[in-house]
Amino acid sequence: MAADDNNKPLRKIAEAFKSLSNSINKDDDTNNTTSETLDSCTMELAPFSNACSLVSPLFRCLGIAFRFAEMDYVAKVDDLVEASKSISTLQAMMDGDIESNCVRKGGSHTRNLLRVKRGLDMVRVLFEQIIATDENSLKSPASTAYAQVFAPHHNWAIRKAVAAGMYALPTKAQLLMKLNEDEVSARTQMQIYIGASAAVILYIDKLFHSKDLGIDW
Ligand code: 1PW
Repeated sequence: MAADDNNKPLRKIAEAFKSLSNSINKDDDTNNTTSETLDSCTMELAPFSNACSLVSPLFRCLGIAFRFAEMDYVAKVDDLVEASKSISTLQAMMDGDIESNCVRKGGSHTRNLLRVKRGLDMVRVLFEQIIATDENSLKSPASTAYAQVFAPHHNWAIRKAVAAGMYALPTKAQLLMKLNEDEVSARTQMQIYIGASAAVILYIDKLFHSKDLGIDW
């Protein structure tokens, strides 16, 4: 059935991140995520990695040019999903990597988490830009999102490849059709994701800082 939630990836993403962000603020009366409150506020890895996997279809909708971005994102999310079978929280996962001295090692859970977080952030900025413009082309929204989130961490070759991919993006109308949304419903769901993901991203950044890991690598 067309109205079935299974056909509405945007709705699933928005709901999953809304519930994740609600779980951050639970048990946190002051709403002030200092390192002290971070300790008392945990995020479970299973619902987090599951929410991240819901974003993958969105990358797929961005067309053939972003196949590599999609593959890279999916592989890293899969690693977190796999880790969630034996590790309960994001904190515990990072502590394990710190103990094994492999935080920055290629393929480490913590390193993958940082990359996945950037993927979430890029989608957040992309949605902000889509909402802010009347244009049907996604080139400018996607370029802005990439420039803001990923470009500072990518070498020249990757930046060039992504810039080339910007010419092969679907139009906004095509994207909405693939997502099975209209202009109005998409805007609502995007706004929910923008607010909820911002809270989740901020939480993860604070987690990295609280463990002195930095987020610029
Ligand atoms: C939504 C608008 C369209 C913009 C899409 C931008 C996609 C950006 C991701 C491209 C990633 C593909 C190239 C892979 C880069 C990896 O070297 C890098 N991964 C990321 C996500 O930056 C680092 O991965 P590593 O070394 O930790 O395995």
